[in-house]
Amino acid sequence: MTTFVDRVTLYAMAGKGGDGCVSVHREKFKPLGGPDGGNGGRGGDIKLIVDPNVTTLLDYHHSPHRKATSGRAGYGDRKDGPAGEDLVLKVPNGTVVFDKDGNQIADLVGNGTVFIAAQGGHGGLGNLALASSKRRAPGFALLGEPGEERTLILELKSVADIALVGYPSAGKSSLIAAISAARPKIADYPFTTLIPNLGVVQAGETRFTVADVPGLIPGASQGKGLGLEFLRHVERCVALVHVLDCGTLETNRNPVADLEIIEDELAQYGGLEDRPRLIALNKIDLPDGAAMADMVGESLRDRGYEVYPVSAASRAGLSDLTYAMARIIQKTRAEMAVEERTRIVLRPVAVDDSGFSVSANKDGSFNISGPKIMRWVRQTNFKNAEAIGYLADRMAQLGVERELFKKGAVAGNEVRVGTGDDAVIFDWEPTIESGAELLGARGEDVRFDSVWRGPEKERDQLTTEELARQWEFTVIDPRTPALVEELKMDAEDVAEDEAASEENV
Ligand SMILES: Nc1nc2c(ncn2[C@@H]2O[C@H](COP(=O)(O)OP(=O)(O)OP(=O)(O)O)[C@@H](O)[C@H]2O)c(=O)[nH]1
Ligand SMILES: [Mg+2]
Repeated sequence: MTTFVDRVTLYAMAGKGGDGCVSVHREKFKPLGGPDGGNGGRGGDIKLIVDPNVTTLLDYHHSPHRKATSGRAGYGDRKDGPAGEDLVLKVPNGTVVFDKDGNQIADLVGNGTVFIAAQGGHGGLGNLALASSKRRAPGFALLGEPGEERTLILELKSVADIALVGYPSAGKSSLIAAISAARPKIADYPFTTLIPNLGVVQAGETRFTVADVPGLIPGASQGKGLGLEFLRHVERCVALVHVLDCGTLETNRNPVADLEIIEDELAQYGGLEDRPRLIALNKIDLPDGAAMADMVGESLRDRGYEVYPVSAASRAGLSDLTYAMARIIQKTRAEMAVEERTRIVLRPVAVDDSGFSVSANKDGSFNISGPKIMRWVRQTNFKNAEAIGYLADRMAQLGVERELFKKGAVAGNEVRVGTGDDAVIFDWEPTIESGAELLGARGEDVRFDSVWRGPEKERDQLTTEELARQWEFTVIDPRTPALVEELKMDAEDVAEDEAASEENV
């Protein structure tokens, strides 16, 4: 039996960025020729792409964990590490993407539509890129950023213009087979159709798609039969066609009663009220069927429905029905005018990461939070004092120190960056002692502004350009900092060289 999977959870883990490299250029007679460590490569993204040859989400049901490759660390001699490879996952047309809280974040319609499910981490800057007029020979590099990790729910909502709804065995699949090239399974037992079938119909100039959905029965909204689960495939349809069985032998059923029950269930599902409806009275090739269609046709028309007596078996009335479908489609297409649906590249919503906040805790400690600062922390190799100094500079430049003073922090206070397990804890050492002394423990000193503007200007500040460059790149887990093997060797070699040259003197 084929399994149809139309809802899966995908655990997407983008590649980690490679670490920046610390390296010193060496030449004969010129052992310390300046920093030449390259940047780490970017981690690979995970992308979803709509592919016409994919019809189910089954693959992700079987292997929901997907990982893109990581970027490599930078090398010495100004060489950047290679970027990780993107992982491109094919999904069916009509895949809707939700985050783990159930918020819809993308609706992938149109072949070739791409969605970046998880973004690869930036590579860390090497010491070459970190060098500036103020910091000529950085002895540190930034760590690569971890790749984005996201739990996404993928749901397939078929993209069809018209949906056929009705009781099991009303002849929905037979109708699709009769009006299109689709060859769904047809049988005289209920719930033959377990997955929606799609067919392409041509009526005159108009081409459109028709889908049938598994049969509905009374109580479907309470989960009877196959339930209302499959109605999500109807949601995108422009119009509904009720397929009513005029040949049923069940005594408690007739087309009018069936219609009312199905409408009840649709109302329970909700959101389909505005779709125009047509009625197909099926099986008029049967003598009883034709009589039944005659009997109920009028009263259904009186209720305002367009009614088409048809037979999927003898093909009677089918062209009238398909032309009626085409008219509705044409009308809505004209109303929707030009609809640009294909090849939209969707990215995760950009978040404003420029802000940060400082809050004072009751125990005298302080918390700093903000996405940009968290990134900087992840980029920092905490085994390297220079790297830590660089982090402190960056934070000061953003105004974190000033904010800490405002909130009443004094030297030695515990400052936490981030929350939970990822938090990094510092004992705060203000770089501007005079400010702390002047301000005392807390409060808004009238001299506040003048005090603060003065010293900060003279500090070792990066130029805007340098700063922008550094924000571009970004890291690793601060608890597992990694210095590239090659680099450690470099550092040792340099020391040896130095020792050797001293001996020679
Ligand atoms: N005589 C006659 N039989 C029909 C006609 N249309 C469908 N049938 C028969 O009705 C039975 C059910 O048809 P299907 O097309 O499988 O019905 P369905 O609505 O798709 O049913 P489910 O998939 O179970 O919901 C089959 O035995 C068909 O041969 C028709 O126009 N005339
Ligand atoms: Mg069927």
